[in-house]
Amino acid sequence: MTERKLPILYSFRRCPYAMRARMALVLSQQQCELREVVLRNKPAEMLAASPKATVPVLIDTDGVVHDESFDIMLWAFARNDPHEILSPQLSDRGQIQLLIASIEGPFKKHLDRYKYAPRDNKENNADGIDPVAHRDAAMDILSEFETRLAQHTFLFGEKLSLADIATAPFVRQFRNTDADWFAAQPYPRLQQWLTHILDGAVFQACMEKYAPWQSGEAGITFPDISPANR
Ligand SMILES: N[C@@H](CCC(=O)N[C@@H](CS)C(=O)NCC(=O)O)C(=O)O
Repeated sequence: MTERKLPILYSFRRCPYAMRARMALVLSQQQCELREVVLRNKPAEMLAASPKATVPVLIDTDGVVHDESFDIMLWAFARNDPHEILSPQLSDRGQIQLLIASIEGPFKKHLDRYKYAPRDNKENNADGIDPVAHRDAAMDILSEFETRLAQHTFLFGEKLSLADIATAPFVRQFRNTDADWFAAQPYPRLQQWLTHILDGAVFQACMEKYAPWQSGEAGITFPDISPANR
């Protein structure tokens, strides 16, 4: 039997952009050959396909390269969207885009300055602003999540949508920077929403550990959609 050729996904387990791309592949049941990347030693094959050198990168079977995680999500759901992730109950596309943009833009900026500030010298980081100010600014952005989640289980209704998948990996990174502090904040719905997504089978399937891919070897067939895992 000849092996079916699959799209290739260059991925890094802990990257939030790669996480949301993998979640989309699981939810749309689009199998690919996953090649786990070490960021400080990216494969030449990945760099040849996408010189901008960020993960995730998806190379379709026809050679078309998608090197933005958001595009990879849309690529996956355009092919198959059994959970109607692209059709949320409250389908105000403008609001969904605005909410995702607030996380990719200002929230991510504050998150990085909070997360990567020198721990032993909090008063003296690059922009002279205490990381706590960035932490609080990021949390302020999440107050919109708390308001939305007081009305329904997910951000745009009672079922998971693109907005939840596109943002949860960044909120996870924010929580993990100081989980005790996050748990102590008066944002119970946000905490519940995050736990619900992260403990779910889809996210768990995205966080399997794989050895880094070596040139010349076969990657991992991902996601596993064998009957036992459906
Ligand atoms: N806009 C890109 C951003 C991807 C991105 O920045 N990925 C990080 C890892 S989380 C990366 O590959 N950085 C390059 C590096 O660290 O060398 C996307 O949405 O795919």
